[in-house]
Amino acid sequence: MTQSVAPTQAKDTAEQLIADLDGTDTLPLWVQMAKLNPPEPNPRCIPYVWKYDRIRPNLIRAGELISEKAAERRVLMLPNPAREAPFTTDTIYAGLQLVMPNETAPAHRHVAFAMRFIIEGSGGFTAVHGRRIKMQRGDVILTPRWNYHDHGKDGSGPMIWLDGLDLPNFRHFPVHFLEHFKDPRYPAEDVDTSESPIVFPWSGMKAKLDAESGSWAALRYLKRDGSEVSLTLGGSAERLDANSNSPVRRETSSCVYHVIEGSGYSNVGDKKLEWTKGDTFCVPTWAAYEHFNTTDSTTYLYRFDDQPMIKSLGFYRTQDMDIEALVDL
Ligand code: 1HN
Repeated sequence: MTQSVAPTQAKDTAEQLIADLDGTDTLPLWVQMAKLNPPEPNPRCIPYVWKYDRIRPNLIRAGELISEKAAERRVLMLPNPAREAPFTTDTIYAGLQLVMPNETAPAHRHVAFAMRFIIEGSGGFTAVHGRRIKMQRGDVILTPRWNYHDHGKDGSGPMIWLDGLDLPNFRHFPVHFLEHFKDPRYPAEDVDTSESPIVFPWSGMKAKLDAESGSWAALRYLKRDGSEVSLTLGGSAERLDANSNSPVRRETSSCVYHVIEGSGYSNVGDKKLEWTKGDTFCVPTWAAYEHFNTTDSTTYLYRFDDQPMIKSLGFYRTQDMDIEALVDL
């Protein structure tokens, strides 16, 4: 009996397998394992501060050169220098918006959630689902999803505020869309801000912060039932007494801070961000951060963050968390 002899074959190799996978619509995980599973959270955005005195003149110029009607929203976005818009952090969009007297930012509604911090001006208003609310410096005003909203302004001078939206989400979830109302303004009646569930007046928040003990205090903006202002974004305000500092925090949420009053600096990751009233700065996920008030008066900071989203998804971790205790059954 003749036995067939197998032809001598070159030994198969991992390299050959990878080459042969080309065109098979599959990819080996093992090549990307480390990239998909980094040893630490790996934000693409960097710590950064946007100085109000550099932005404001161009925003005012936009007020002269771009009509509100054409702009729909007259905004200078705050894209992170390491990424393109709408990324201020990897999960949060921020922009500075201007409305001039007798203008209307036309009524529309969209899936995105917005929360706004009023920086300067008087006579401004936002109408949300038929309720017209006065904008007053320091107030935080919510625009819940899919509510028609328009902004306007009486009196003289500009009205400027900081918008925070959850827009980066829609790079992953292609579910965002916007509808215009048939008229520039949605029919609205004036409401008392103290009665409105979507306004957090600064006077009330400041009084609560001042009543807290310690040289640093932070309080979240919460709805009347104690829940966060949205499922994605939430916010808080912080008081930092003269010549004092905040605790160091490091967490998987990211945030955008705005300086309500005072000046100082923050160490964020390996960056020192110097800030003063009106400035806005960002803290990427997992960057250790600590604020310093270097003056003899009290500093107040506003911030909005992605904590509601990160927490509800189960992604929230801080540097102090005992990983063993996190086993989720
Ligand atoms: C928006 O509706 C506003 O209503 C501001 O003021 C910024 C950015 C992207 C999409 C919608 C506003 C926005 C926005």
